[in-house]
Amino acid sequence: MAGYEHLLYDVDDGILTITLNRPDCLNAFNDEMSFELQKALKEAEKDKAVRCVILTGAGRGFCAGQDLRSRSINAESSNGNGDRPHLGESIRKRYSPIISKLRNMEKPIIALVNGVAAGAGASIAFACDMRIAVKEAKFIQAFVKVGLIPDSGACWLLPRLIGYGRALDLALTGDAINAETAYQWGLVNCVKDSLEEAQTATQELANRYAQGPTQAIGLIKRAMNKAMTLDLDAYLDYEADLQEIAGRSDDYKEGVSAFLEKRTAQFTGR
Ligand code: T3D
Repeated sequence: MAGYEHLLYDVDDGILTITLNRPDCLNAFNDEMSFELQKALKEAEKDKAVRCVILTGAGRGFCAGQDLRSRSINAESSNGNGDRPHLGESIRKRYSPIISKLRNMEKPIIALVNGVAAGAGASIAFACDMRIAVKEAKFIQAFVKVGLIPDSGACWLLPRLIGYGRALDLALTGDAINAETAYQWGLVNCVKDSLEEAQTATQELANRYAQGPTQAIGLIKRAMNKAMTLDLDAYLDYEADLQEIAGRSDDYKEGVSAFLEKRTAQFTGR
């Protein structure tokens, strides 16, 4: 796929792998990479050939969050707030659309966390549906160390993944947790000893998703997201609507036929 300077975009057999590709700075985000990731996720959403997305980083890091080299404030000209960056605008235009798309795209997204994930880089891993990590990976809510609050949805996502107490502790200290602790806390789905093993496990899971009933998988994501903000009765009503949609898919018809004919279902994603 042409048109990406800071990402690798590779579709193979229903699986799109997006690789953040600024390894010299642990794949920290400059403006261009954040807009390219937005574009790549939009393309993935539209492309029917893509039935699963893997997000990973080049080199030894997953992503170190915002590239801080573009955030240095000139002390001599900083009387008043004239030269201070508008971080609210940066978040709204650059990071929020990425988090929103990762959560709302109706296709499964696996973060292959190949190394450190810090700041917004950690938040992006949290917003993916699954996380497979190498044992050297670390998760760092680095924001407080530079005088910021966790962004890119971290204060929404992290308590839901590991509970309020642990999430607050990580946010207030900026301390790293390693992959093993992340696994024990339910933040990552599995940890592998080497990058090769993590890549194999990711590929196996991605293959399984890519051959699955893509519509139902998307609706499961939608249901889980919605369930977090509804009471039970409202959710049950919503669930019935989604099951109505799933029940009209070709994959439901195929799934039932395959069961009755005692064979493996061949899902097409339709
Ligand atoms: O600004 C806005 O728009 C608001 C949004 C904010 C979102 C955010 O993400 S704020 C948080 C930003 N990120 C951080 O604060 C993390 C900064 N990085 C680190 O704390 C450490 O680098 C790590 C813990 C991630 C990794 O440590 P280590 O020892 O493994 O590696 P290192 O030596 O520190 O980093 C390797 C290189 O990457 C190094 O460059 P060099 O010296 O070899 O030329 C380092 O400067 C560079 N690098 C790492 N993180 C960043 C970075 N360069 C720019 N920005 C970074 N975030």
